[in-house]
Amino acid sequence: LVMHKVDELHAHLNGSVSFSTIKKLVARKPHLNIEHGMTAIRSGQRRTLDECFQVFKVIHQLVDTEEDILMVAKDVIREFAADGVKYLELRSTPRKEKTTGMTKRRYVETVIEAIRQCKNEGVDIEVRFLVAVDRRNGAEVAMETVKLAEDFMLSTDGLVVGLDLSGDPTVGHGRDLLPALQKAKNCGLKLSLHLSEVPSQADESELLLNIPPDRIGHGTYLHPEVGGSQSLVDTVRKHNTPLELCLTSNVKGQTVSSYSQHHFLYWYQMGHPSVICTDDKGVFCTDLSQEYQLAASTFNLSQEDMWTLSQKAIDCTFAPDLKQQLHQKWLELRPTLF
Ligand code: 6MZ
Repeated sequence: LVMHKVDELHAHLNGSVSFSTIKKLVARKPHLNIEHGMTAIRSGQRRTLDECFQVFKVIHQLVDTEEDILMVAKDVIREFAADGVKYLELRSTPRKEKTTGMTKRRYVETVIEAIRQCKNEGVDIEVRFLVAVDRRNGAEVAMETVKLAEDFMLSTDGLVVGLDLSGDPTVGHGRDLLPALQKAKNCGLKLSLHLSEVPSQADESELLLNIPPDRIGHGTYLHPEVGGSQSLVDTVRKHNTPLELCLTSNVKGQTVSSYSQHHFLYWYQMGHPSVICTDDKGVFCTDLSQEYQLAASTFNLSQEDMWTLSQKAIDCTFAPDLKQQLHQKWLELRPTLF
C-alpha cells in the first residue's frame, strides 16, 4: 500500500540523517570511533527521551563543518523527495563550532545553500526552513537566534519561514524564552513550539499557548486523560492550532507507551488539525510513508481517510504561497479509487 503524503512539517535536520549518510560522515571522521548503533534506535528498541538526546550529541560530533551540513541537508532533502514528499519544512539549531570555525550564520547559510542546490538539480520537492531554538541554551541565545532568523527571513526570498522551539523538555522553562518567542511572532516568523512533550509541563504550555503559536510539536500531555487539562485543550481548540504528531518518535522515546495509546486518536476523533510527521527519521529509523501506514493500521483508517489527512496537512504549512500548488499536486497524486 503506497501512501502518497504531500508534506512533512516536523523534521529536525540532524535527527533525519540516514544510515548511508552516517556512513559517509564516519568515513570522514574515523578517529571519533562512532558506529551506526550509536546514532539510531532500531526497530523494537526503546530509549528514554534522555538517551535520545545523547544520540543527538553523537550526531553533532559527526556534523561539525560546513561541508558536513551541506551534505547532510542535501541527502535529507533528496531522501524526503524519494519518499514522495512534495513539501518539506526542515528545522535545525544553528551551531557554532570553535574547532572547525563554523559560525551560526554560516550554518544557516549552508542549509539555505543545500535547499537552493537541490532546487537547481531538479529535486522534486519544495523546502522551507525553520530556525530552531534549543531551550537548553537559555534566554539570551534564544533572542540572538530570533534575530538571526529574522535576518534570514528578510534575505532569503521566503525560504526561512519560522522559528522552532525544541531541545530537552526537562531543561529550562518557557517563561524565560517568552520575550524571544513574542519578538519572533511580531516580526512575522511563524512559530512551531514543542509543548507538553513530557508530563508536568502544563504551566509552561498554558503560558506559551496564549502567544499563540502557529503549530504545536507533539503536545503529548496536553489533554486531561494524561494529566494535562481541559483548559489547555480548550485553548488549543480556540486558536485552532494544528498539532505535529510523530508516532514512532514518541513510542521509541517512551513518552507514549504504545502506538495504540498515541494521542493522535484523541485529537483526530475531535476533528482537530493533526499532521503526521517523522521528527527524526534517521534516529528513529522511519520515513513519512511508514508513519502514515502505522497511523492507518493502528487506528484502522482507510486509504481515503489518510488522503484526507494528507490534504488537510497542506493547510497547516507555513508557506501560504505554495498552498494552491500543493493542493493541485495532491489532486494529481490521489488515486481515483474512492
Ligand atoms: C525535542 C528534539 C527532539 O537541530 O541539530 N530535537 N527536541 N524533542 C525531540 N523529540 C525526540 N528531536 C530532536 O537536530 C537535532 C536537535 O533537534 C532537537 C534537539 O534540540 C536536537 O539536539 P538539529 O538539526
